[in-house]
Amino acid sequence: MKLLALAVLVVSLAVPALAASAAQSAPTLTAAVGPGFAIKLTEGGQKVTNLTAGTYMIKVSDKSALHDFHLVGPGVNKKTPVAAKTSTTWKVTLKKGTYKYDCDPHAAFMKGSFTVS
Ligand SMILES: [Cu+2]
Repeated sequence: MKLLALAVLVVSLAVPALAASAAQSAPTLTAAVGPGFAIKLTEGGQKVTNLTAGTYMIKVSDKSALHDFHLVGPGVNKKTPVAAKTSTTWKVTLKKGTYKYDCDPHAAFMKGSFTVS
């Protein structure tokens, strides 16, 4: 019986550890805006056009006090401040649909989008 109890204890300790490592291995996207009039979202250096639904880490580099990075789509509405340079990481759950990102003061031409399937 002691052995069984030990086995149960080991399993119950191992499950949260597995969940934690799954979160750490979420794909990482890179979002960048500025210092010029440029905005982009990439994964491994490639522009993001289509993603599989799931959890992602987005490393956001807002390199200008004139621009922001604003991501909007199903279940997500996140942005950096316009009047500050910011470096942050967002954890987001992307669902099936279309996501758009832009710089709000210059949304007419600083923008992009991608789909999630
Ligand atoms: Cu801008």
